[in-house]
Amino acid sequence: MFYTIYEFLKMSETILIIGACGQIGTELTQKLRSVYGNNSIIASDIREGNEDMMHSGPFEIIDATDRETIIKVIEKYKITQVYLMAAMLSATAEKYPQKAWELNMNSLLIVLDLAKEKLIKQVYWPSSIAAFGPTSPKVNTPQQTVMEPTTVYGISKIAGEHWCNYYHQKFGVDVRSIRYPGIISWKTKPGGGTTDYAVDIYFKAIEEGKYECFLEEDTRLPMMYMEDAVNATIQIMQADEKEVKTRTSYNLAAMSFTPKEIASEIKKHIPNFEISYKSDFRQAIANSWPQVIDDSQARKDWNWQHKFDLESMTNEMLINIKKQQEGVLPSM
Ligand code: VAH
Repeated sequence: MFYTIYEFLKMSETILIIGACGQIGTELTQKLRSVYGNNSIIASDIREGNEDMMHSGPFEIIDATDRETIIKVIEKYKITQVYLMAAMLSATAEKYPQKAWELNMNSLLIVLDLAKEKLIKQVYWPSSIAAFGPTSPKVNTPQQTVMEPTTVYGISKIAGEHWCNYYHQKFGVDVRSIRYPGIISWKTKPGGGTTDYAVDIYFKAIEEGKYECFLEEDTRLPMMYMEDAVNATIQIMQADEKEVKTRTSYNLAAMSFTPKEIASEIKKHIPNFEISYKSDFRQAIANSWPQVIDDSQARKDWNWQHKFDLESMTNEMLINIKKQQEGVLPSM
């Protein structure tokens, strides 16, 4: 059987996902296993994952700040790429700032150093729109602009972006990064984010027919369906090195909406659905973030294209959550 160069190169990759049991990590693991083969993807986290995660390929218990264990696993499986998905998100990070800084920063510096020492070839590290702040332009937020984040999570993300760029410029480390917007999926519950309302609202619409939103009705935020986010992550890692011109992190977008707009989209399927509003500390976090992101650089450099908008995502979410409720699909 003849393999194309591309297929051969893919076959020679062994990938370690640190933080595989998180909201994005869970679905990224599934997708990478379907692309590279189950045994080429080593999933890891501080605790075991769901049934599918544990039975579809190798799994290791790794604390993302434990350098020795990470090295042991890299040597055991001859890892070539690391996707570092472990992080403490915006809302939780405000409650535990020191822990958030240590987890989000120390894990990144460990992995960047291992790439500098040539133990691994390539690194993926997620940034976030949280790296922007209240002084960044709110609409069509450019790839390069004023970035003065006012959250612990955002500070860790902007610092991480500069560390990635430093290790690339100084040591030639091939680290790639995307500034994720809020990510929405039905397969995995998010943990401790400010955009989590956009996941919870779909489940509560089906389970209870009503939802109390912790953000005000006109709070516009950039969002993306999980399938698009996972595809973009793999796409940037498979892009030719010279196409990846930005080594801090790429803006990425698909849609932007408010709680009022997502509620009216849900009402097209569940006419009696009721939303109410009771904003909490997460309102100040959301107010500091952009509303609409300009991701033209990613579309130009490595041909990023999103697939889902609010209408198609809402269809997907409601159809699949209903299947979970009926036991046709596994619940979270
Ligand atoms: C959070 N879901 O809410 C994450 C994300 C843009 C938001 O980084 O913290």
